[in-house]
Amino acid sequence: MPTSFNRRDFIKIGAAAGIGTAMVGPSLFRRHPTARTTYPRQQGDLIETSPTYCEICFWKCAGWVHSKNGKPWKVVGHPEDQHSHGRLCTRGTGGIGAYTDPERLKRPLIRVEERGEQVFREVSWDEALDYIAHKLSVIKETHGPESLAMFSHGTGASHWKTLTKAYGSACITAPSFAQCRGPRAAGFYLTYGDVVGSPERTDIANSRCMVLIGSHLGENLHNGQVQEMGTFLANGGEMIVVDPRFSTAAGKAKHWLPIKPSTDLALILAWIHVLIEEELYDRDYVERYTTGFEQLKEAVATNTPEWAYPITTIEPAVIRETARTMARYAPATLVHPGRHVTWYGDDTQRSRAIAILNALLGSWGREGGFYIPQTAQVPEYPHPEYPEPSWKMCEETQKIFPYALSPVASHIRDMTVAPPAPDKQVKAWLVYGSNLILSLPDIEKTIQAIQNLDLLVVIDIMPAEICGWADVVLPEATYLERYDDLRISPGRRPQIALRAPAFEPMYDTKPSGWIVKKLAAKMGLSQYFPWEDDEDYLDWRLRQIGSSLDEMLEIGVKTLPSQGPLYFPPGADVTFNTPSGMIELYSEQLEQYGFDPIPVYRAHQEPPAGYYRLIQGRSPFHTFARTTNNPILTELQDENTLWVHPTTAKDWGLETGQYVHLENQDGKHSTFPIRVQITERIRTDCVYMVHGFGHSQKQMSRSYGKGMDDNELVTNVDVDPIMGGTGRRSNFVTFKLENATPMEAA
Ligand SMILES: Nc1nc2c(c(=O)[nH]1)N[C@H]1C(S)=C(S)[C@@H](COP(=O)(O)OP(=O)(O)OC[C@H]3O[C@@H](n4cnc5c(=O)[nH]c(N)nc54)[C@H](O)[C@@H]3O)O[C@H]1N2
Ligand SMILES: Nc1nc2c(c(=O)[nH]1)N[C@H]1C(S)=C(S)[C@@H](COP(=O)(O)OP(=O)(O)OC[C@H]3O[C@@H](n4cnc5c(=O)[nH]c(N)nc54)[C@H](O)[C@@H]3O)O[C@H]1N2
Ligand code: SF4
Ligand SMILES: [Mo]
Repeated sequence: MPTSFNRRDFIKIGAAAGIGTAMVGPSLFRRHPTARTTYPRQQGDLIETSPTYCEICFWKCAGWVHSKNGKPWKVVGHPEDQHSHGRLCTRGTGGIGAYTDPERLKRPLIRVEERGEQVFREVSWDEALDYIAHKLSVIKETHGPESLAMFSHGTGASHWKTLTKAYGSACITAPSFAQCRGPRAAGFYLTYGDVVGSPERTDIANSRCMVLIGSHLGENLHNGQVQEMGTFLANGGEMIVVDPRFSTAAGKAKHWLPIKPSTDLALILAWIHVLIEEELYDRDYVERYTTGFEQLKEAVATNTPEWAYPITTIEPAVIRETARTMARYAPATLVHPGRHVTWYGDDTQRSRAIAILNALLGSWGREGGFYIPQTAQVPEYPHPEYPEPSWKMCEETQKIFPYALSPVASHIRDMTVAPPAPDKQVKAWLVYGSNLILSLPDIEKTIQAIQNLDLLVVIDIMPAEICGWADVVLPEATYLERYDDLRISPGRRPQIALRAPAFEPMYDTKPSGWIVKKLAAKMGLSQYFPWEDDEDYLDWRLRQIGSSLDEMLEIGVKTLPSQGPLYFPPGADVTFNTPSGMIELYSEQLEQYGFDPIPVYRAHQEPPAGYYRLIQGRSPFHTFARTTNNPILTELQDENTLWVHPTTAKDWGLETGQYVHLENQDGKHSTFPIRVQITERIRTDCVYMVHGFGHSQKQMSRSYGKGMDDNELVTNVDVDPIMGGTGRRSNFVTFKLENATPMEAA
């Protein structure tokens, strides 16, 4: 009997046979760039270089991979690149560990039933892709192509997106929207008719004053942004940091506001109040470009610093002083919009309040505020029209969350459990570079959704938790072993970067370009992939802008002519992409849907007695859970710690270095313990850990059971009614001191 898909078990991915097989078959690449030797032999060593852009996080810094005698040596930043300015961060430098990790996925795997047990069988690429093609054709027949959802994070996903559209589904989603920056997109779109984008259009290098509201730049290590922050500080920029924790950025700030978590909107409204009351706002900018100022003034009339004080615990004098500081440097004052902003469910409104505050300071479109980004225009490779889906999951989502500007991964998960209509089922998931078990809140619901699928295909490089639930696991070659689509990101100048393979793919791994083309052929969809291979595809696109693959292999990064000014010229007429054509301080769009047209502060849940709010952030040495098994980066940090205030520690008799378990308000107990770090740098009402640790896959031996996974303690989700974001920070934990033994001693 074939595997019973509606009772899918988690299967551990075993250590594969043949570990150590470095290469299989002839070269996959015609113009393999390491064939060219850029340097003469140095002391007898053969040094070769090839261009790449980093895939260790989504800042996508361009760099050069150097190999010595055919073996990886180092990756360094590309001097021309506006994401890295010639320097990679620690994680990017350790990127080679992704390639050398002997615990990588090595061969395609299919779930089979053997003697009543579900196991993975290693198969050939042909068998794996035949299986997927067959399953997808049955699913199309039974439920329609619209029942396929694709989850993604990363550039290699571009070919999978094409396949999804060619198959007939419009559902392409990513946790990096509704679990990350979606509320910021909605808040700024509703206010300015435009989004902040990635890399952010923040003009940090030219700012004089920067306000960080829970945005922990310096630990959140998006390279170019942190380098700009260095320039800003070196130039004497004044920083105001709002964070319940004394972050790295707080250590560099003039003002640290240790706010009570969840009350930021009250503080922002009080700042707006002060700017208006003391007439410190940019009157000309407000008159010229905004609408709804009088309504705003009336709405915030009662939001005095004295009103905000008991809510936020920030003293009125500090609120007034910081508001005046912002006004002093305006418009070169940047109230940073943050990036990961899914906190408390009112996140679009908080982002809108930040957008409004920036408008009062006149910083949008101004030097030192938000610049006008430029993006290179590179034509798409021509292909036939995609079939028009008869229904779209994103439209179902927008019936509930009107400003879901991008499909909401968590809602697609929820629709997989409870379809919006009997003829609108979600039956297959393609998951590319997204460990949904760790990145979607409410793990039980994610597993329930997976149980409802007829097919789960995971394309990954590591035996991550999501792989254990798959029907088919496809091992992708790492970014150092493949071409990917061009990097075309917004920035101060239109610029493109090339990623080329520095090495042949190890084991039986393949680049997505190769995998998808082969799968498309088996699905009868070759017409959507009319190029010969990745090299042909890239060369065609590059030739449209007067470049070529050969040129890009030589130069790596190309800067194109500028398209216009970076800032609004003084006094210019500007039309915004909003219904009024102006910056909307008052939003009729929100009012239409019954939402507050001007943000209003409402109190959030408080921790019960003996519980602490669990807040999360980033480790500067790791990217989420992507790198926590990387052999180079685990040398720097191999577990997370729990920040606890000395008063809390005293109440519980805790000591630094001790391991504890945590249990949340719903009785959810941690799987692995975490080490306590007692520090004055956090408030007494919360505890803090970085995300990405506590892996439960034994095959990732460097990360298995090391530290704690914050996600498993997130069972309470505050959903943003405007765009569907999942606020995670209303989960409260208490200490469980018995049997807390670290993994190595267990
Ligand atoms: N609890 C909790 N949840 C969170 C967050 C949090 O802080 N706490 N943060 C949220 C945020 S801000 C975001 S952006 C999302 C991110 O969440 P996701 O979109 O799920 O992204 P990643 O964690 O980057 O995905 C990691 C997977 O990509 C695989 N991978 C790495 N490189 C490659 C590659 O080259 N090819 C392929 N095919 N796979 C690769 C890794 O092995 C891993 O399995 O998570 C959100 N979810
Ligand atoms: N090294 C590294 N850098 C990264 C990443 C990574 O994985 N590793 N991931 C990247 C990605 S995709 C994202 S989205 C960003 C995320 O990074 P950020 O956008 O900076 O956002 P958060 O993770 O939400 O911010 C965490 C900070 O918020 C504080 N905080 C918690 N609760 C509150 C509150 O109620 N109010 C206030 N004011 N502050 C609070 C925490 O103490 C912590 O300092 O980082 C990016 N940069
Ligand atoms: S910021 Fe670091 S990890 Fe991210 S792309 Fe750049 S070098 Fe790579
Ligand atoms: Mo994110």
